[in-house]
Amino acid sequence: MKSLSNARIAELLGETAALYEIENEPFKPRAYERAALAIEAREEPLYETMARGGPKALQEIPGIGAGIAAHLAELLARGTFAEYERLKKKTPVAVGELVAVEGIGPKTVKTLWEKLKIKNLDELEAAARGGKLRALAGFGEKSEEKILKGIAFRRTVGGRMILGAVLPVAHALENKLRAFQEVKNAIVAGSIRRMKETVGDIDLLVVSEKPEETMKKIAGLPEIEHVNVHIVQPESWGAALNYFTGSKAHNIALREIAIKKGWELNEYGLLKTEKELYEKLGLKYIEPELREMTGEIEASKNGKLPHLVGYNDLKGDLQAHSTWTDGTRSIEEMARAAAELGLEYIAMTDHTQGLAMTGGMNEKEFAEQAKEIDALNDRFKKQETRFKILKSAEVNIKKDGSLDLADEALAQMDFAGASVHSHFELSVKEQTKRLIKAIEHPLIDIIFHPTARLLNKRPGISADWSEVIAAAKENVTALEIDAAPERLDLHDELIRQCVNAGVMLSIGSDAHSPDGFRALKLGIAQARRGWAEKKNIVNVLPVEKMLKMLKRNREK
Ligand code: DGT
Ligand code: CA
Ligand code: ZN
Repeated sequence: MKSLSNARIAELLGETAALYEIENEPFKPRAYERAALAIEAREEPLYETMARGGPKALQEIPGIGAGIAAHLAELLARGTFAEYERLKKKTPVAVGELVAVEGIGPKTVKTLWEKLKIKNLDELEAAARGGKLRALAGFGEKSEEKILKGIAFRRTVGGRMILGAVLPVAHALENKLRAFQEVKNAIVAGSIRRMKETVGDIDLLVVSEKPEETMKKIAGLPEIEHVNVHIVQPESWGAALNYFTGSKAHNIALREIAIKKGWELNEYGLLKTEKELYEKLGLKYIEPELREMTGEIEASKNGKLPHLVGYNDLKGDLQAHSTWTDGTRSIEEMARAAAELGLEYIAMTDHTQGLAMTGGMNEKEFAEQAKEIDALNDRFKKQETRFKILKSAEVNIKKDGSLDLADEALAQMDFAGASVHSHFELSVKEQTKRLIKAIEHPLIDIIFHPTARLLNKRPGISADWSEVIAAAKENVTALEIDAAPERLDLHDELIRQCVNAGVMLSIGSDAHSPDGFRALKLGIAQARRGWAEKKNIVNVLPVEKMLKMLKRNREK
């Protein structure tokens, strides 16, 4: 049997989580979701972990206990597991594709199945179109409209995968190929190399001394779904890498320049490096993240390319959660994990009371948390560690733009962020007003995940972004690039507008566990795609300098 890819296993565990929720199981849904996330983000394929150390090795993965490990061992051996089959028999629906629609949760799936025998997306769409949902308790014409909108959105994003899920798989493949004896080079190209937020497939470029043998081996790999392998000649490496990195529009523009110079440019050209290629065209090297035909060729010609913020430039992380709200690790564990990654500081930005489902905190709880942070910082100091935990919060922005935490509590923090978690449907005018009200608040230093989108799931709020950006500039409020794989918010285009307007940006992992810090790379990538330099990103600075840049500490 063909081994299952980590992505497919994560999908099955996610489905299991939803099925448990349908059964009203109290803890299992979260446990299975957590396991799904851990597996999705893992570079080593699970079947290899299993081959290496059996179920014991599976249990070493954070978030996977003995119970789930046993299910996984069975899943790897049989392609399914008894518990999943049992749950599926009770609710035989495509729960994964249904809960992927904004506004549909496991409980709704259960109702839809029990009352209307709806099994999948097509049947849900037909029922919504036919006005059949409004007969259910809690449903109306409005919810039918909303569901149809959600389904339409799902369809437009189609089969595109989110970068954060694909990147570990792509890198694992790259490493696997490099380990083949006859393979002399292998690299991921295409939209993944450009770090685009969603990607259609994995483009792999390979130099091999025995192309046929390599192709045969590759065909046997389980991760190979959606992978395009291009075997190229070493003397054409630069030309091929450039061609298969794209974007297509960027390629076409390069080819036109070549034609004007009387050459032909294609993937077989005798160019060993990309740098050589750009030089021949009279251009400065253009980083992959910029190759989207948004002015990079002009800028390269005129020596006006940005000095992009680098993947190792962040000194700290300005958004992270702990067990005080919906994170899975203590503040100390989060801090130690961040320090191990080479960061000098993190901000603890647990949720506020309005966000009940996360266990959001009130003023008193933030005061208690502050004591814990002070004690930890004291200990770090005594151990002569430079690491610092900053006191902060992710304050919920209410419908009218006001906040759900008192100013007195905000004033006790090192800084505060605010963000939108509800009322996504407001008009552009109301949404803009609401965001600007939060931006104008003297104790709100950063707006977290400003558009509140979820990739492939929720399009994000509609606001007049030029107005929002102008207000951020005027009020010295930073806007965040939330690096969580499912968010990447701000997105590249808005980042570019911020850069052009001189608005300060922050990058936050939004980590809910130590694994979450890995997302920072995705946030930096989006910053680069938005042409951001170090000077645009506040948390490239060491902690004292960074704090001085924030609104509450700026001299008026
Ligand atoms: P994706 O996969 O939809 O996320 O986007 P890409 O950019 O990876 O596009 P893909 O996979 O269709 O092709 C990989 C690269 O190959 C693309 O970025 C540029 C190059 N390429 C593909 N088709 C063409 C073409 O018709 N003309 C030119 N000039 N380049 C192409
Ligand atoms: Ca591609
Ligand atoms: Zn949030």
